[in-house]
Amino acid sequence: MLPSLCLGDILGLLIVKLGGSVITDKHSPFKVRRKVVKRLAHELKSAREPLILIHGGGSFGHPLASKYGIANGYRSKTQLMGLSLTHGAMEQLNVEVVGALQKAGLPAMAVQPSSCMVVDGGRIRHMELVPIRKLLELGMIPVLYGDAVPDISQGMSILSGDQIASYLARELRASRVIMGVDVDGVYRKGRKNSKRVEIIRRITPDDEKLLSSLGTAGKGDVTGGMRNKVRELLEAAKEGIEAEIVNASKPGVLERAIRGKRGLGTVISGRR
Ligand code: IP8
Repeated sequence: MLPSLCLGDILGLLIVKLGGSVITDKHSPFKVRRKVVKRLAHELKSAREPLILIHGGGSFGHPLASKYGIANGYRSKTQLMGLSLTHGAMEQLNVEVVGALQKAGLPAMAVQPSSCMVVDGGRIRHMELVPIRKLLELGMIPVLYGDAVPDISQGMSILSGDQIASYLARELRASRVIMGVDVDGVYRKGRKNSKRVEIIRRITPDDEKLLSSLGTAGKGDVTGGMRNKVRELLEAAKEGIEAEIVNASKPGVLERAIRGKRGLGTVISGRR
């Protein structure tokens, strides 16, 4: 008889995504913010529930993905080296993150998105979830990341950590998603640098129109910035999964969010 395939819900599952702009120095290629990663690893220790961690690409993944045009699909042979290098850079960053969690005493384990997900036109069509479920059941922390992946229709593409977070939240019926970024939440259009910044406190599927007013990718970011995060999280919100975008660059904010505090940034939820 086959052992259990662990197909039940994972009670209280928390998904945390750490933005690449928090854990790397976006202005210096391949520079990890080691002190920040160490601090965040300690903040993650406050999680009492099953936890999946996902991280973004920052100055590891985005410049290479952009240089080789990976997100637009396969067009020339030179992109093969680009796919290899972009994925390799993300693996390097992942080693840093997993290592920091281990040093903080957390049983983290890397899960490589490019080898367990079927991606079609830049969207996840299928993922083999049994190993992740088993890791969670054991009390491990799977650590995934935005990745450069084979794509069944366009040859290759870039999968954002945001899409992975939303997909896993829906498939595994997470209780909550927390996205740690380097700003205080989602800003109203054009206000980010003005003196009176205004943060949108809650976004629901009724506010979908608002998406077009949100910032897309900054320079060198290939996956769509804040607009993409909100779009992905709204998909989860429509299925009743609440998320919050908080400032993980500020010490203690992620920890408070993990401990259950709401309203620290922008909540994305199914209803008001
Ligand atoms: O920073 C993108 O992931 P993200 C990863 O979560 C790559 O959008 C390889 C650019």
